[in-house]
Amino acid sequence: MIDGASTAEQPPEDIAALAADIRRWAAELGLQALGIASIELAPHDTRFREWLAAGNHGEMDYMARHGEARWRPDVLLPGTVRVITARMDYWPADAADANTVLADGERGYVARYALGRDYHKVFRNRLAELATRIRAVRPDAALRPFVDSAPVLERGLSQKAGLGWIGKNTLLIHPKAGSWFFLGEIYTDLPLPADAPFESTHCGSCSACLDICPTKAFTGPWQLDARRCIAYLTIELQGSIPEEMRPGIGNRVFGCDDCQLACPWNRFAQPSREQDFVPRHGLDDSALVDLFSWSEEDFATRAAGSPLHRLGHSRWLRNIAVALGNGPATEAALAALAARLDHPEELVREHTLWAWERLQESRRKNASR
Ligand code: B12
Ligand code: SF4
Ligand code: SF4
Repeated sequence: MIDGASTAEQPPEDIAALAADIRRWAAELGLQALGIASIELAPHDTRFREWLAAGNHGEMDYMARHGEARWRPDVLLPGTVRVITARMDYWPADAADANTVLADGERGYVARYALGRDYHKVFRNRLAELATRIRAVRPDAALRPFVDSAPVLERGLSQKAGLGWIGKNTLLIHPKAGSWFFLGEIYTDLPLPADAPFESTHCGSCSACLDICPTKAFTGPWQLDARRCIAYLTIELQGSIPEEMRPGIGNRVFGCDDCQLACPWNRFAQPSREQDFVPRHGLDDSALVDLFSWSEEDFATRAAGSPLHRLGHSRWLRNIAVALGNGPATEAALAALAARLDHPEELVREHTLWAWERLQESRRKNASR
């Protein structure tokens, strides 16, 4: 809990100088942007409640659990008066071309944010280091870093702090940096000068993201039904992927980037130089049959410290089975699936059988032509 309002009586010039120092330290720590938001979040609070009331969160019960703490920083951490929000870019400089991998039904596409180390840890450590530097000059300050680790309305806060606008694809976008970045924040009782919100939106009449979504997850601009989003289906959903959603998933085995790849503002994104986000284990460009052959031990070793880790081996196989079922009916794909038809877990067996039958069917059709 943030306690103590010790810093409230700072002379204004001191607190403005501290804000400037914080921006400089953030840059030194490899963060690409930093803004300061007041804790008044309207209209994001209302929009969030509407999204929830429509059931758009599906099985993500944690989205509904914390009530107003999500849109009221001072309820989550009493004493909070400002939220320092930061941006960390992740587009990996030397990864295989995303569109080329997506176009190849024999390869598996992993969302670009998940190719390297888990950002939660990497980014949170930077924010913790930033908090340490602030504490060195303000020992009484309350400072609590979060990276998607608490009920926080990260995009709303970042828009308020001037880091960008919320695009029709619901991502936070900056005109000079696109949207390939993570967001993180530090809740504080320091009365830092708040930045101006990013008021303009630069989507205009564009609808590229809405049109390209492979599973038609947008019910309108700024309206995402998570239950239809491939990121939800391949990462959040615990059980069976609804059959009607499987064909649209294509070869995406973990997350989806289509609504960002289509966004013209991402032409301005800068590749990340962060070593931690360099692709590991060839995840940027692997054959589906190779990924499907990972044993439980292989998965444990290769997914350790990566965002894939929380998926677990069974859901990894579930996702790859769907992608194989959406790909070409090669001998290698059929053999890989056949080898998993008697997998001990029903979740894996069911998706494998679905894929195997699909490929057999496509073979029959091709033979009778
Ligand atoms: C739940 C969640 C998901 C869900 C739901 C996504 C969603 N759009 O709501 C699923 C699993 C589908 C998902 C997918 C992805 N996610 Co996610 N996700 C979250 C999480 C945990 C909460 C988001 C949330 O509150 N959603 C509820 C909706 C209502 O809130 P919102 O997204 O902020 O939406 C705002 C706008 O829609 C806006 N709005 C509504 N109507 C209108 C109308 C107008 C005119 C305007 C201007 C705005 C507007 O108001 C809302 C409230 O501010 C955040 C982390 C966090 N704690 O905030 C990460 C986060 C949003 N995800 C992130 C990422 C990277 C992704 C993926 C790209 C991952 C991937 N490659 O697979 C995809 C992108 C899909 C997409 N188009 O959003 C990043 C986004 C960074 C950025 N640049 O914006 C975040 C911030 C995590 C992080 N710390 O970096 N995610
Ligand atoms: S991440 Fe993919 S599935 Fe989800 S909304 Fe964007 S394009 Fe659609
Ligand atoms: S693709 Fe077009 S409509 Fe979608 S977020 Fe980008 S600019 Fe906005």
